[in-house]
Amino acid sequence: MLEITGARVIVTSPGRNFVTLKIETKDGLTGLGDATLNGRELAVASYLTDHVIPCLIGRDAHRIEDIWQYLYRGAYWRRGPVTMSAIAAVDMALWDIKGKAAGLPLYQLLGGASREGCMVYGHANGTTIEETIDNALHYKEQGYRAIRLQSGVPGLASTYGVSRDRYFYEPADADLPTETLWSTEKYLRSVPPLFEAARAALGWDVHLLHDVHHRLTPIEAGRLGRDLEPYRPFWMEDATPAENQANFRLIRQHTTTPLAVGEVFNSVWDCKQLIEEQLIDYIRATVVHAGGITHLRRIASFADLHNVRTGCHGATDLSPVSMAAALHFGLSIPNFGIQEYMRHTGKTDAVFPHAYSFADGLMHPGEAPGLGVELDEALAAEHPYKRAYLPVNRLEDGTLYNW
Ligand code: CS2
Ligand code: MG
Repeated sequence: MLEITGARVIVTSPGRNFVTLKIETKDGLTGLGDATLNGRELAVASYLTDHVIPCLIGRDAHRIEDIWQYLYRGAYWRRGPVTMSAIAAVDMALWDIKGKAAGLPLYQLLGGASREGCMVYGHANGTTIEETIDNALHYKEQGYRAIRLQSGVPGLASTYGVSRDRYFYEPADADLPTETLWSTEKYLRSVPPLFEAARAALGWDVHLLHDVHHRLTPIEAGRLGRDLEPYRPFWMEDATPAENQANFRLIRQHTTTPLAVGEVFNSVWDCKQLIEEQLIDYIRATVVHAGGITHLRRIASFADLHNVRTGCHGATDLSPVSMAAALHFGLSIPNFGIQEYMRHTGKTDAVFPHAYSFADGLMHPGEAPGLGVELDEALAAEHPYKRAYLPVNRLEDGTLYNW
């Protein structure tokens, strides 16, 4: 019995908001879990502090599955991003503790390494195609084997994925939601030339990815997928909103461009049809928003039955605790595909010292026991929470649209 004696939520904002759960045990072992939900951070902080933590005290930290079931079935109100991010934080922290108790890095408890490292992709962006390609060349020089391309759209003042700072992208940029304008027609005209220029400049030995970010209808996505086929994208991400999983049948009928979806999913039920009908090629659900290591392993195992690989979300609004957990997870599972890696700032890395590392286009979680991440609470306290929202998107006629 490894009794849980305490747990608390630490909210810090070293450049952007992070919510972290810290669980303490009688033996002095502690574990960390990421609970960050971009734009709704305090909802998860409260869910943990006011509703979950009282139920954890006195429980056996080793009983990870039982506690997961207790928090999932016991809440009655199942699923949703707030609930599943809270459960994820508890789950990550308990796996961290179990690794430390065993004196092993977490991936060793998950079956050991299935590969030398996790292939990651960087996030090249620019306001023009030339700027984006120039940024992509920089990533290639750094050794990235896979690069995501997001470029400005001629005629639009801004668009998803393009930031002032080439290397640290943070979309939650204001105390109230920034409003942006969108034109599908202008966007659809802009992507094929971007990929044509990218293949000409970068060649064929690097994977190229693109995030549509939920902004097309299925038939428009089919058209873009077909337009990009000559450039062999590694994937087209979030081609269309996925509440109606059957939407992807229409995209599949028109294009062989691989499809990735799932960063906004929070349980296997969000992707069951997508996976069993092989409507996608990569599932992007993450440890922090889809119930932690315990549930993400279930999703990955189910995906493995249907030729679907993982491509977990890894933006800067997932803390280094999530990045560490994702790398232990990705190193161990058989159907790993790729891991997103948007680098955190030095300020964030200082608050979350970690053992994971990047080399030659791959990342490794390191050999530290557990997750291999710590939280410098004194430094964290120097960065108070600052409300920040993700943008809201409208069509040029004012219709509220998908951001
Ligand atoms: C994006 C994210 O990383 C991605 O693929 O979709 O930048 C996403 O917009 C943010 O994580 C939202 O907080
Ligand atoms: Mg995305």
